[in-house]
Amino acid sequence: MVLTVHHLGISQSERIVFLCEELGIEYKLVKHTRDPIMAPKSFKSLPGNQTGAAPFLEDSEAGITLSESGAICDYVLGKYAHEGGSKKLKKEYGDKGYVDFVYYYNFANGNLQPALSKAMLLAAAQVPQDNAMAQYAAHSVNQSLSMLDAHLKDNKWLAGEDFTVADCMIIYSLTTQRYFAPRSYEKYPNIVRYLKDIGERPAYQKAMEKGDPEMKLLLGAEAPEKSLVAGGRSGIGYLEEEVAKSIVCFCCVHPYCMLTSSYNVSDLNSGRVNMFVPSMTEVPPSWGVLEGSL
Ligand SMILES: N[C@@H](CCC(=O)N[C@@H](CS)C(=O)NCC(=O)O)C(=O)O
Repeated sequence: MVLTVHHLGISQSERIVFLCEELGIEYKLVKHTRDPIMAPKSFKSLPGNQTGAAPFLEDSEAGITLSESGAICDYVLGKYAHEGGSKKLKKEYGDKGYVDFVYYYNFANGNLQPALSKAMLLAAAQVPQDNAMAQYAAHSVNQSLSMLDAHLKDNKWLAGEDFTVADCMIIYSLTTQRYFAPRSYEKYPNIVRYLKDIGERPAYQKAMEKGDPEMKLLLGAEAPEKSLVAGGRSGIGYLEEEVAKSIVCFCCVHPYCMLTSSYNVSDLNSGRVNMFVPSMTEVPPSWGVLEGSL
């Protein structure tokens, strides 16, 4: 296996590092720091990285590159099995737990993460909580988390008794994502139990230590003290109204519908946040930085 995993700090690419550690494969980890908010040039300019998003995988032996978490997970597992790896982190049709596996493997990045992202964007844009779209986003998140919590009441892992790649896929959304939209899990005791179990896995500990060693892991019920995204009413709320409006517009018109924020690891401690404000005159937009303190 000659895999290079490109990991963007505090991002969805932690999934791939986690998977590689679970499999116990050799891989080269290349870490990229946000600059200051989006993925840096070193990351965006990697040959083959057309979306510029993390995670990104290179297999020099096979001469391929790959983006998209789910595709990368499938590729890594496929290659691992092809090379005789014996650890099975997938369920096949007919296996016990297959239906839950295939559902939650897809749910993680097809439902939960998009729902959380939508809610985060609307909050960052300070869309009032009684706005129909904000209500829809909040409902989607609550519905997904409630369903997940009910499932985890009777299931140790997403696919039942066996840990699978579905668990690697979902963990970012339940943990690190909360830095972008603080959320308490008081209402979700089974999710909290699940996070505790994930946190006890040596592979998870190793992955996080390698990928984001300075980040405090969000494995408990309590929400992080600080949001790293300028938030709406329940968040930081330091954005000027005009800026918030431009973000709303941007969310509506930009083809990739992408608004993000970023911070360096030191920001986790200082509470300093950089919020990118897109220019409305260009597509792709140019970005400006608004800095604020919590
Ligand atoms: N659906 C994609 C999402 C990838 C994504 O949005 N990655 C974010 C990190 S959480 C990113 O790279 N943002 C920085 C950028 O686009 O510059 C996946 O699962 O791979």
